[in-house]
Amino acid sequence: MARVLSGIQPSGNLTLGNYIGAMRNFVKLQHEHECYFMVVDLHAVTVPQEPEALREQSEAVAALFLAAGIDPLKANIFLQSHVPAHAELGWLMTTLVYMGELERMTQFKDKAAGKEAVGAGLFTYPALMAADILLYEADLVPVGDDQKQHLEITRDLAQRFNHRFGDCLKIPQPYIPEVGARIMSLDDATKKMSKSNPVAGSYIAMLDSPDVIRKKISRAVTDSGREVKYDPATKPEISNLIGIFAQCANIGVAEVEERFAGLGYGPFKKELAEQVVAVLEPIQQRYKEIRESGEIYDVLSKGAFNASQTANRTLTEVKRRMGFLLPPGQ
Ligand code: AQP
Repeated sequence: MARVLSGIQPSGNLTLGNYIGAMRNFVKLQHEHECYFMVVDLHAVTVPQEPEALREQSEAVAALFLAAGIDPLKANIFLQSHVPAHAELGWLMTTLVYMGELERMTQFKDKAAGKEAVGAGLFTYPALMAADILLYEADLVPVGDDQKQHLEITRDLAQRFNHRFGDCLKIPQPYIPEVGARIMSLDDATKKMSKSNPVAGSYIAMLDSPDVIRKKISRAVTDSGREVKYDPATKPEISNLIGIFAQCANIGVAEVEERFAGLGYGPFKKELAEQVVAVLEPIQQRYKEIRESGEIYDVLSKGAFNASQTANRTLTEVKRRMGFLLPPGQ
């Protein structure tokens, strides 16, 4: 059984991109592997967060894990900040990573662009992400393709550590789904759909009501012309919508093209909205029940307990190899 680890930041309302690119795969993976799924709140604070909003969103992400179909009896669901080993190994990884490596990270460049003050945590984010993964000796890390660069740095850091201090850390493999790897913004197909985008019309939130979903899709930018044709190079906007349709309806893009041949964008968008609603509405219903029941606290506490057992073992071994004087008994 391979060990799988992944996380989602509670940095806004989760989007359809988070669902298709991440959560939906988590649900599949839990049946075949030992899974650890985190709400990565320590990562979320690398950009400013309102304390109340952070608390609410952290609980919301955890509840969405359950609502989307992750079974706490099969997978460990926990908050990153409930397992202190993340912050500690994150620091140790910061001492191993090079400035030049961090400077090359496109996520940092994108998130720092145009900002006057950028926290150092945003720059060292990949070191903490490496710690997240390495603590659990994860074999597979399911992420969207936007996270590929961070995965590569994690592999480099593990290799660097092993080379310097002896074989100890497992080299993880990315697990990037071919289709649906990246869902783009509804208002600009050159940018990925992001929960922290201040323009609400750029994303579909997993908790958007059916009417809001219909409105957002009807206003989604489309390329000139009217043909429903998948061609990301010349028709990026409609190709993104076709990709979303294919993902929601569980069919190929060719079948979507065929279904709407000669019909134009209007009927396509109407049907697309219904497909998205059909995917999200049942999740929203379960989400409401989960939030009302309060069951999430118990799930998170069990998840953190199990995660800590594994994480602390790795952290102790890393510290031993690096030459830290360990407390008696460790
Ligand atoms: N648009 C997307 N398409 C496909 N996958 C996506 N993911 C995010 N956006 C898309 C995947 O969701 C997982 C969790 O992401 P995250 O919350 O840790 O951070 P992120 O990738 O930076 O996601 P956002 O929504 O863009 O958050 P903000 O706006 O806070 O930065 C990852 O596996 C990611 O690949």
